[in-house]
Amino acid sequence: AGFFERLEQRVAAADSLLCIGLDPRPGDIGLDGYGQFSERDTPLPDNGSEITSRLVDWAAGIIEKTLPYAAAYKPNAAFYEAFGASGVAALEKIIAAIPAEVPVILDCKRGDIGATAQAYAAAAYGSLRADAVTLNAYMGWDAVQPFLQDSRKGGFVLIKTSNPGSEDFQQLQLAGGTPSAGSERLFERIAERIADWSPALGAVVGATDIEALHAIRSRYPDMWILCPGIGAQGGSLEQSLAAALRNDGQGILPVVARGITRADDPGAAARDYRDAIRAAKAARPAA
Ligand code: OMP
Repeated sequence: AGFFERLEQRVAAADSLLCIGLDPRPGDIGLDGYGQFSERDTPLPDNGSEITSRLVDWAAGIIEKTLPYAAAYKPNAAFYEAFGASGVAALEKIIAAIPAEVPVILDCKRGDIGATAQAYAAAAYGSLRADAVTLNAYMGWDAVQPFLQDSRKGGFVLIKTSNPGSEDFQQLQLAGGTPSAGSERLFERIAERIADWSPALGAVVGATDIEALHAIRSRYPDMWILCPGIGAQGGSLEQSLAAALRNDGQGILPVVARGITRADDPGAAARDYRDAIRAAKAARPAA
C-alpha cells in the first residue's frame, strides 16, 4: 500500500494523529558539551559503540512509553549525524525497532539534482528504511521525484515552515496573479505544484502560522499536512487542528519533539496530546 494509505490505517487504529519527533541532544544521553567544533588533527573519539547504545536506549525508552499514542515517529537526521557514524548507526537501529505498522518519517529536508537525490533516497529508504521523508522543493521536480519512485514511499514538502525566517522568502507575493485566484505567495505556489506533482506528497505547514494552515486546507481539502512547532516552539495544537483537520478527522499530523521527549513523563505527555487531539476532533463543527 502507498505511504498515505498506511498512515491512514495507523491513524485509524491508534485513533491518534500525533507525530512524535525523536531528536536527541547530547545532554539527553548524558554527553553535555559533546560535538565541540574541532581542528582537522583532533583524534577521532573512541567511544562510538557507547554513543550508539546510549542513543538506542534513549529512543527505546521513549518509544516504549509513547507507542500507543503515536500515529508516526519523526527522527530528524541532524541529531544523529551530529554524533557521526555512531549516531547514524543508532538511527538505523531505532527505525528498525519501531513496529512496521507505525510509519517513520525521516526528517532530512532533502532536495538536490536528480542523480544526487537518488543517492539520498537510497540512504533514506535503502539503508535507513524510512517510510517517508521531508523534502525541500527549491530545486524543483527532479530533486523530489527520486523520493517517489517507490509507490510505498511518500514525502512532505516544506511549504510554510515554523521558524521566524519563514517570513524571509515563503511569504513573498508573486507577480502576475490571476483575476480568479488573486495574488499568490511563494508558499502557495509551491503547494499548487506539489498537488500537481504527486498524490504521494504532503505539505509541511508549521503550527506557528494558523492563517497558512487555513489557506492550505481550504485550497486542498484532502492534502496531508505535517505540522511541527507545537510545544517548545509555542504553536497551538487546538488552533492547528481547528484550522487543518479534514472532514474525515484526519489529514494533519501535529508534530511534538521536545515537548514529549523532555517531559518528566513522556508517556503521560504523549497521552495528553493524544487526548487533546481526540477532544479537538470531537469539538469540530459537523461537516
Ligand atoms: P520541537 O520544536 O522540539 O517539537 O521539534 C520540531 C521538529 O520539527 C524538529 O525536528 C524540526 O526540525 C522539525 N520542523 C520544524 O520545527 N519546523 C518546520 O517548519 C519543519 C520541521 C520539519 O520538517 O519537521
